[in-house]
Amino acid sequence: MDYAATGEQALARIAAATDLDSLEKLRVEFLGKQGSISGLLKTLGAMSPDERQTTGPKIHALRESVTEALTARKAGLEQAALDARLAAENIDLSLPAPEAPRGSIHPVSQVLDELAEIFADMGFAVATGPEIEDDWHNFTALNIPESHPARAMHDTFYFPDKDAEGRAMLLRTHTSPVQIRSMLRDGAPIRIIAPGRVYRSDSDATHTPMFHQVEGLVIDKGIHLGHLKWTLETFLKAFFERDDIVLRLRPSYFPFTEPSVEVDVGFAIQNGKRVLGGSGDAPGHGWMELLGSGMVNRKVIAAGGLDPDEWQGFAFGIGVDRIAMLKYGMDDLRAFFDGDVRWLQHYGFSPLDVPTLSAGVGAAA
Ligand code: 2NM
Repeated sequence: MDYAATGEQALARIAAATDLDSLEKLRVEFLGKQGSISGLLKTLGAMSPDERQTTGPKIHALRESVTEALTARKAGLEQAALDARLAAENIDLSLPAPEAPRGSIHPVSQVLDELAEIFADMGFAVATGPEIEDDWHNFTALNIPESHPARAMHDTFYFPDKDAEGRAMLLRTHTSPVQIRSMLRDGAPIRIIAPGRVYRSDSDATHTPMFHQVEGLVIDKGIHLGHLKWTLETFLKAFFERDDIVLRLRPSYFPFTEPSVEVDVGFAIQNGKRVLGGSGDAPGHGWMELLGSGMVNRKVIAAGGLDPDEWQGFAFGIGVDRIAMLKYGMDDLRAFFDGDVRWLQHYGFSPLDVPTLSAGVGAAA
């Protein structure tokens, strides 16, 4: 047997392998369990000691050189594959930037960022919770009785099945369940806003079945309506970027607050448009209903696991889409959720235009 010739042949075939798959096939052919060189090693056992002494080193040298050649070729092929990938995946940093920004920030996202920024400055954290809720967190804990019209099928999207505890499941109709969960989880004191999507079975020019709400909750000792009014006034002045915002508090009713107040804001008519600011009682001025609020009902504080004799609080709720329209001058709510890029190009915000109190929360688009 000419071991040198066998070796040369094997090394030539290894050198000619052009990919890792065919190289692996050669390794199996030579060195696998049934491989040709493995077969040669097995012949040593049947040899006489003399023959083994001369032939053994030749077979071992053959195995050694084939193993080395396989390893070296494998490293070479892997490096070539990596080089090819790096060449194909390179980024041409000399390409020019796009002529115009390709995307924009939706006005709802922009306003949510503005709200978080303004309320953070007053010490409020942002709280979030599930959009799929049970009727205890969405209604019962908020003192909304079984017979309340808001529970009726036509306002609330219910799921067909109940949860493990037998509670009806629904799409939250307001973000208040987030506040209930905060009270139960974190206790008092609390200073949070809860922004997010809410759902009501309602659809026309001014109502979409999904819309955005931000609710606020403050729980502490000795909280009263004065704190509520100052907070809303400070927020609205910062949001609308006007110092002449004037509020009017009107008695109202919500099951979750007692007393409840509806908040109107004064406006003037300029060029046929309503512009917020100034007293609504002045000639040519008026009042616009903007948000609902009140002192949190004792029953709601108790449902949140807190002692209502020890802790008091105020809460408010406002439509995010609505205040976005007021601030940025859109007149059709439905366009918010059509996903029309022409509308977004007109009303969208630059991704770099991050609202900050120092630079202005409402820098123009
Ligand atoms: C409103 C009006 C008045 C409100 C109450 C609560 C809670 F969970 F703390 F009881 N959250 N939000 C509330 C109060 C919401 O929206 C018009």
